[in-house]
Amino acid sequence: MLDKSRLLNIYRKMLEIRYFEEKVFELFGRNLIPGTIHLYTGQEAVAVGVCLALHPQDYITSTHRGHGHAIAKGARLDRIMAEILGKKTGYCKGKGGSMHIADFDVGMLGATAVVGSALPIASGAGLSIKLRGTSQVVACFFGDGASNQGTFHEGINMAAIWNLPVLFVCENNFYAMGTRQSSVMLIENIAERAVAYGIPGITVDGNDVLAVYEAALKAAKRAREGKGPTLLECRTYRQRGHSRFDAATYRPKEEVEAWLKKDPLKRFQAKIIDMGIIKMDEVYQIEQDVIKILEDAVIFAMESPFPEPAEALKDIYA
Ligand SMILES: Cc1ncc(C[n+]2csc(CCOP(=O)(O)OP(=O)(O)O)c2C)c(N)n1
Ligand SMILES: [Mg+2]
Repeated sequence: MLDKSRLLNIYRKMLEIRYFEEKVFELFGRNLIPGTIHLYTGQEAVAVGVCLALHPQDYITSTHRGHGHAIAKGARLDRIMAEILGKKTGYCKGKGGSMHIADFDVGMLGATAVVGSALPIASGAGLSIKLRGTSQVVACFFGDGASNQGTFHEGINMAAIWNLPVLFVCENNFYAMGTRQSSVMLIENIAERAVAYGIPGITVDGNDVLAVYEAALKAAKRAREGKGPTLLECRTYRQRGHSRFDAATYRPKEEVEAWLKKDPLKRFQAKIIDMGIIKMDEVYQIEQDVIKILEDAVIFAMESPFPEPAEALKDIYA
């Protein structure tokens, strides 16, 4: 069992992601964010549970829905916020935006908006670990939609045949934009696809942060022992539309309500209160701390300058 400080840290991280996303939603509504945004609200237990099983030197790869992944791996809220607002102090000097947060210092190799493109990248990072002979692992986050891309097959198969230390974490939120999983695949559990690659496939309740943690820990241990990759499917739900422009009217009201009842944050809060780990006044204190850190992050981002036009072609690979 995890000790009190780690349990409280899980709660704090999930809350940081939840409040961060709510703030991004608000700032977007005020026209302060260019492009669009894809919020992680409702999926917090996946990123936090997986990253808890990782070491600081381990890597992650991310998606278009990546703010939560970056926060869970330890990236700074102020620099993520600055990047989303297109500011010079952001992780990519304001030139990447919401879908391109990267922080090599904490092992966050980057987000990419090309659906499914991170799987071969994660296998490449796994190969680099193998060649360097370290005990690191890579966790590769991707969605149910990405699991229908050719890169899913290519990336996982290569990691499997070369025994690479990769955790392929499929966040099955049952929709790829407006397309329901059941309309594009006949299997219910995406983890079943692991059989095709001769690797373990595990399906967990992705709204139960401790279940995700335990499964990820097992997969990471296996990877560190040189036994190769695991496909870990975390069943979860995005509480908002696909992007800020999507009202998600294609989802039945009852389905949304049923998932809201399984909110990962509320469930974990109830659990640690029931276990006697935390009292309501401590919950309140953590909330206040997170609100303060977030306020500072927003001030930092708002007060930062935009990049100079002359910097537009710097840091470009061509
Ligand atoms: C290669 C590619 N095809 C299509 C798109 C447009 N697109 C952006 S997100 C998305 C859905 C992704 O669904 P999923 O992998 O389940 O992730 P989720 O949005 O549910 O987190 C699509 C089709 C894209 N970005 N890249
Ligand atoms: Mg999806």
